[in-house]
Amino acid sequence: MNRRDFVRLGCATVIATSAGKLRAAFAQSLTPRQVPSPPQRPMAALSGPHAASGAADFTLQIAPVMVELAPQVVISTIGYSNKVPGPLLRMREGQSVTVDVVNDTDVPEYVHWHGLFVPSEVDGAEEEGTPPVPPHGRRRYQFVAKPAGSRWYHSHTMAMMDLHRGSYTGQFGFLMIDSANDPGLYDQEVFLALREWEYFLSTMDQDEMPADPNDPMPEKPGTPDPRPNGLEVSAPLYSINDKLLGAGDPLRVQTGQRILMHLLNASASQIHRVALPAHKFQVIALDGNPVPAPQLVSVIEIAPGERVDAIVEMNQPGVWILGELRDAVRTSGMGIVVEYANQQQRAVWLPPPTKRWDYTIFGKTAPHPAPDQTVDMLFEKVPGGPHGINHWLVNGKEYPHEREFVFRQGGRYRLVFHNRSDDSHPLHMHRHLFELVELNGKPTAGIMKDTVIVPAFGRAAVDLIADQPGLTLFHCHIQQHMDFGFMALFRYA
Ligand SMILES: [Cu+2]
Repeated sequence: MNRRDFVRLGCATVIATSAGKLRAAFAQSLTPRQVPSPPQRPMAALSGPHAASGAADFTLQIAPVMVELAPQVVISTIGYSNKVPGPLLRMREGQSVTVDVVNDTDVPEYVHWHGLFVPSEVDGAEEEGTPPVPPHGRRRYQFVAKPAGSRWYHSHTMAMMDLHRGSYTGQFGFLMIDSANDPGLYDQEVFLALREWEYFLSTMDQDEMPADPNDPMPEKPGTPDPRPNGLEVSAPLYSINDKLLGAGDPLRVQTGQRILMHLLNASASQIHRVALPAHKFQVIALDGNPVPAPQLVSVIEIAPGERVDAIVEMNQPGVWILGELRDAVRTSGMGIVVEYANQQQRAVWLPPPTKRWDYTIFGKTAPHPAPDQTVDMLFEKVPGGPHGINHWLVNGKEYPHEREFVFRQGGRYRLVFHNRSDDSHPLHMHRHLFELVELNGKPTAGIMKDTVIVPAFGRAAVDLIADQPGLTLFHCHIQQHMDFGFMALFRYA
């Protein structure tokens, strides 16, 4: 089978593999909803309190977009500047940046600058007091680009029961802040965003990775919760960037090249694991921050909100599938063909050796200064609450929290995340970086992140210096969990 056959079969495979789940989505996607293009407004209509003065460095237009995931598989969503992912925003560390956001939809929007040190009123979270980009209006975001590394931007609106808002849409893009001392030890740089599409609610998500029974699970209760689980968000279609596996151009490489891959999980709900048969990833940065001990791994695990930067040495000529480990997810689209020059054979997938993802292998051993304060955070699930949706408690209650979480400027805090639920959660702190100090009892140092997966019934501890005054949102990066209680707001005293 050559690549063209593969492309053709790609779609058929998708339909054949999870037919039940897919049929509805395909019926919809084959007859795309008509999206009326908004009337073109004259620039004068954009004046007013949020009018821009002078040209912006970047402009993003929030508007409906049709995404051709594969020939005859077209979905309609909301995107940035008619692209999914949105345009790559590339800037220099320390550069003053202005981004004009034009909202051509009927609802207020927020653009969150994930992983950047920006003031609360710019960060793009309603809870922190950022003003919205009004419907059919615009807003200028201004900030200094820091810290250097792989960042991203995405919608931060609540979606609740509407699976066509917030991170369920195509409103996401890469944002790179280039450091002056990037050694540039690579031949090609590629950006790979993992995505799910056409979300729906289901009582059971067969595609979800089960928790590993060998996990230490220090937070597991003696008796399991007998209550039935609520509706979870699932998806029938998956992609890397805007294409199903086999439908887009392959990643074209040459023997001997070093490829820098910027991986982003821009999904609303699932943790993904990817591999490239016969190759290893040298992980050099997590969430855009260089790790103390880069390591070669066969599998990368990445949760919604996280980024992994890895260099892959191209030393196994052939045509390969870089894809999700789960067959159902990969054959439903989450993969990309990697094609060496002058190789025409069919793309090959081989399951990688199973090896647990462990952040701590990228860390170092070093003592941590004693924190000024330790903040314990307990996360619990209320299965199948109102609307049949699971609700989430942080220290016994759903968001909002009044004055439970207060930082003192300059203080060193240790946050201990106790996950008392049977799901893994990617926990994200806005406007700050934290250092991972412990995961399920394993100590580590030097790994700086803004989002960390706390496994089912697991425990993680992170250290954070409170040096970014302003309201600071903390939440699970799974949209449904965030929307149904899994958030907390930190204030500075
Ligand atoms: Cu969660």
